[in-house]
Amino acid sequence: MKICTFEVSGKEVLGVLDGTNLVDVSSLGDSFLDQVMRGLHTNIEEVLGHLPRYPYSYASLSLPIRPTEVWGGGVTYLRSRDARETETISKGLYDFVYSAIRPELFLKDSGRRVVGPGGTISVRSDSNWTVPEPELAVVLSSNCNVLGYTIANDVSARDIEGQSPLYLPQSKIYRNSCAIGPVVTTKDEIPDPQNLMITLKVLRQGGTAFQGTVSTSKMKRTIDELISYLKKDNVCFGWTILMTGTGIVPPDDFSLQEGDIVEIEIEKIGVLRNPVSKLRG
Ligand code: DO4
Ligand code: MG
Repeated sequence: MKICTFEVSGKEVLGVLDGTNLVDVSSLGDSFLDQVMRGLHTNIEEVLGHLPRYPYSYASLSLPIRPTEVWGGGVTYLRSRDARETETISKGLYDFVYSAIRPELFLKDSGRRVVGPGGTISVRSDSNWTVPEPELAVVLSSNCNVLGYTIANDVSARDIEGQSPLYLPQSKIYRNSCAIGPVVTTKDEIPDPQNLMITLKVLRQGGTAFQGTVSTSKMKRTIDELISYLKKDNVCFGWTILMTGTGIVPPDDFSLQEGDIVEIEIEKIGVLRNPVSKLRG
């Protein structure tokens, strides 16, 4: 099942994507989402049949769920390791983390800077080298159990992280530096999350400025491994999102620009599309 939030008559409602229709499930109350995500809801098809529905093209989608925290897994693909080893002045750190037993995990956001589908993502005013990071993201319960999967864009300033790894929070955390959506696909629909194709496209002035693909099968670590470190001695709040790292990094002469459109497609989830703007400080 694909869970989303969409706007109808000026109001945001919780929805389920049913074929090409969006079903407004807001009248079912808060427990509905919880039950569906845990696979506990029975006779769902019958229930959906009685609720208001709208053509997918009719309504605009927004952030599917409001995350309590967004965490990032880092250097989980060879491409990320190699690109970061090249850009950094601190040689060897990324090589180490790629092969170490302990993975890199960082806090990307407290859930309030995140935008949904169609929301504007940003390039910092003090960065001239910023890239999208298309990532499979896991939605977790308060026990750190997997509820479903979505798409994340971990927008990152390569020039700032490249100056020093200690600048990672500034390269990663700023206004509109993360996009999530368009839907959360429940885990029953994705039996093998480590075998999904990810496609990134950056559209510019009517053309494609960059395009790349990767399969999540190329991930060095398992999702379970990342989750086990996230929950170790930690508190996991319900609706935590864990991004699993990028396997696509554009060439070194590429940076996002004002007016670009970033599209990330992941099999069984959908397409997350966001326009880019340059911040002004
Ligand atoms: O090491 C810095 C961050 C890595 C990251 O965001 C990624 O590999 O996706
Ligand atoms: Mg990343």
